[in-house]
Amino acid sequence: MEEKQGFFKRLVTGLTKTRDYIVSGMDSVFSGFSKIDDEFYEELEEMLIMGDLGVKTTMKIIGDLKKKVKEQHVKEPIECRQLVIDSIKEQMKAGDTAYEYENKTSVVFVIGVNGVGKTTTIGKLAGKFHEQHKRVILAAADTFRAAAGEQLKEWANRAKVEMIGGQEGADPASVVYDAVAAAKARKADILLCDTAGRLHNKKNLMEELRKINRVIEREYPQAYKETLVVLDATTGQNALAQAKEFNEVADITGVILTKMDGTAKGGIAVAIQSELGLPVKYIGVGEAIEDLQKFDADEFVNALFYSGTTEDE
Ligand SMILES: Nc1nc2c(ncn2[C@@H]2O[C@H](COP(=O)(O)OP(=O)(O)O)[C@@H](O)[C@H]2O)c(=O)[nH]1
Ligand SMILES: [Mg+2]
Repeated sequence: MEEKQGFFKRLVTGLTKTRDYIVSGMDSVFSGFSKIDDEFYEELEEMLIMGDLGVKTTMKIIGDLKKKVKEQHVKEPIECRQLVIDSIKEQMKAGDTAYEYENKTSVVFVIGVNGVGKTTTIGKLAGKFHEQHKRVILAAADTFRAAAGEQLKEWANRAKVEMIGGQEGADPASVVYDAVAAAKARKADILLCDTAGRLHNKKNLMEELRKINRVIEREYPQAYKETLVVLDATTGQNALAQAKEFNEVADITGVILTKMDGTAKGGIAVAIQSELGLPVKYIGVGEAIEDLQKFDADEFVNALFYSGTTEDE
C-alpha cells in the first residue's frame, strides 16, 4: 500500500507541469463562468486543445459533455469538472494494455527517432526486470554511432544485466543474431533490442526491421514479440505524427511516452490512445532508473486532476 502511494506520488509529481498548465486552465474556466453557455464550451475546448489532447479527442469530449449536461440537467459550470474527467477516461479506453511479454520468453524491439529516450528506457526496463529476478539481455542494435553502444553499456552495468554489442557500423541484424544466440544459451527471459531510429528514411527503416524480423523468425521462433515505439511527450503533436508513421512500417504493440516530467504536453497520452488506439504501456517521468511507470489511464487522469498535496505529511 505504501509502495502504491509512493508510486502515485511520483506520478503526480511527474505530471506537475501538465497539471499546472491544463488543469489549472480548465479549473479557471469551471470557476470563471457563471453559466454553461457557448462561450464556456469554447473556452474549455481551447484549453483541451492547448493541452495537446488533440482536436478529434477534444471534440469528442466536448460533445460528450454537452450530452451529459443536457441529460442530467447540469446547471453549474463547476459540476462539469467531474464530467470532463470521466469523459477523458472514457476516450482513453484503447485496446487492452497487455504486459504478457513480461511473463514470457520474449524479444522486445524498441524503436523511435533519435533522442526520444529509447536507450534510457531500455536501461530502466532492464533494471525493473532484473529486480524481478528475470534474466535480461540487451542488444545494442543501434550501431549507427559508437556512442550509442557505450551509452547502453552504462545502462547495462547500472541495471546489472548483460549486453551484446557490435562494432560501429555493424549490421544491426547481425547484432540481433548474436544477441539471440546469447539469449538462448543463457535461457534469458527477455531480450531488449535498442535500435537506431531513422524515420527520415522510411524505406531503409522498413528494410532494417524486416531483416531483423527474419533473423528472429528463423533463430528464435518460440519468442514472443513486442514492438514498442518511444515518443517524446515534450514534442506534443509531433509525437502523435511519429506514432502514426511508425505504425505504418511496423506492427506496434505499444507506446512508451518519455519526459512526462518535463512538459506541459502530457495530454498527448490521451490523444495517442484516443486517436490511434495504440495503448500507452509505460511513461517516463525522469532520468533515473526508477523513473519509468506502467501506464494506467484511470490513474493517469486521477494524477493529472489531483488537487491534494504531494508534500510528506
Ligand atoms: N526528464 C526526462 N528525460 C529523459 C526521459 N527519458 C529519457 N530522457 C533523456 O533524454 C535524452 C535522450 O535519451 P536517449 O535514451 O539517449 O534517447 P535515444 O536517442 O532515443 O536512445 C537523455 O538525456 C535522457 O536522459 C524522461 O522520462 N524524463
Ligand atoms: Mg539511443
